[in-house]
Amino acid sequence: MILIGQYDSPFVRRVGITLALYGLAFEHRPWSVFGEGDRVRAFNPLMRVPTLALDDGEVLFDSVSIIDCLDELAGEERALCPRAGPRRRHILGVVALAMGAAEKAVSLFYELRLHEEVSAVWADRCRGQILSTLAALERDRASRTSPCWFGGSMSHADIAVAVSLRFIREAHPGLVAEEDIPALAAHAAALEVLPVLRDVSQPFVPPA
Ligand SMILES: N[C@@H](CCC(=O)N[C@@H](CS)C(=O)NCC(=O)O)C(=O)O
Repeated sequence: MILIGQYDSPFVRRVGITLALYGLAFEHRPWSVFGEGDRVRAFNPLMRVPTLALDDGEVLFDSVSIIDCLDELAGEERALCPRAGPRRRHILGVVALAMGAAEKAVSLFYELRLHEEVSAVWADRCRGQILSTLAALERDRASRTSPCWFGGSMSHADIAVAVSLRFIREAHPGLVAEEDIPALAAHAAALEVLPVLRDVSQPFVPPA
């Protein structure tokens, strides 16, 4: 398998961490969607990452479809989310919030960086969406005492929260007041020291 994209993208990083946790062999091509857009486009007409080329040549894009495929490859026993049932719904709910906040953070970054005239309405909307989503996640995490978000074993929820929070902090320094998210910060800190999260990481590099 070939994973295209840099680990400063929370979406690429989530896929890279999942591949590593499942012990699936892959080649990493850390191409920039801006600087090396043509290379990305040769695999994905959307010119977006993560893009995953399977060994048989099939190409998957969008992290949700990619993770779905990886769960299948890992098998029911090892997958970080069950195929059905309430635990699956709860995990996917947290993933949707965390990765949704990351999407808004990417959108906000592009607005601030790529538009000559920034839309204050859009930028404020993105900031508000990120902050209200993190507040909802904070309330949820603060209400739990388990080491992982859902009990004692890691799920996609844990990884999604860690990668999203790191991206938001690095792409928008000062946006989130650390004192407002103590439970989330502690959760992410406990994950970021794991070897797999340390290995599959890259400081945020703004597009040139
Ligand atoms: N919904 C997508 C979001 C992926 C995404 O936003 N990727 C960014 C990099 S962080 C990208 O490819 N940006 C270039 C573009 O959208 O043109 C997913 O889950 O994979």
